[in-house]
Amino acid sequence: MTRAFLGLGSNLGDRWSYLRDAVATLGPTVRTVSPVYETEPLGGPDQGSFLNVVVEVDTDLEPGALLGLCRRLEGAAARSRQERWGPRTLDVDILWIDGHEVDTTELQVPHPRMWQRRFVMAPLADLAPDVVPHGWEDRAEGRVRRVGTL
Ligand code: A4P
Ligand code: MG
Repeated sequence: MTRAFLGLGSNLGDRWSYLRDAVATLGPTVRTVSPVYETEPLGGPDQGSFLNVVVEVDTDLEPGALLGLCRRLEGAAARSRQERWGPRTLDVDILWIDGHEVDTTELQVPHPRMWQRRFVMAPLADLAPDVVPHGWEDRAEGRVRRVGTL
């Protein structure tokens, strides 16, 4: 079993339910879920604020199969892909997989943009201080605030 971290975000519809349903579907592979953060949208069009969480899972899936699982979770939330960085019911990104680096057109792990994003780094730092680099607070952008737990 390998430790991996998934980043979940929602800014359309019933955001709490989309996050809760995704975590429920991940089921017993889930080890921990971060607090829920309300976060300022970064990039893309003018859009509503996101709820973001990071989920720690124990997985026996290869990275490509884990990406397939992420896409199925998005599909279950009726996610439609229109505009890059646009509003979405559910986005599920692979942030980190212990011992794995992937750099293909389909998949990059660690997620290349996560280090600059407070909506990822704040919940990741809650769960895995060993993964986040020292001083990440100075490098990350975007306002975030804790609003509860799933
Ligand atoms: N892909 C490559 N690497 C990965 C990875 N590590 N995990 C590919 C997941 N997918 C990965 O993603 C496009 C393609 O990225 C996938 O088909 C996969 O093969 P997408 O989910 O279809 O599109 P996207 O999410 O709009 O694009 P992208 O580039 O993944 O966007 P980001 O970087 O994930 O940013 N602001 C706040 N506050 N909260 C957010 O959650 N999210 C985004 C999306 C922008 N701003 C945000 C938030
Ligand atoms: Mg994505």
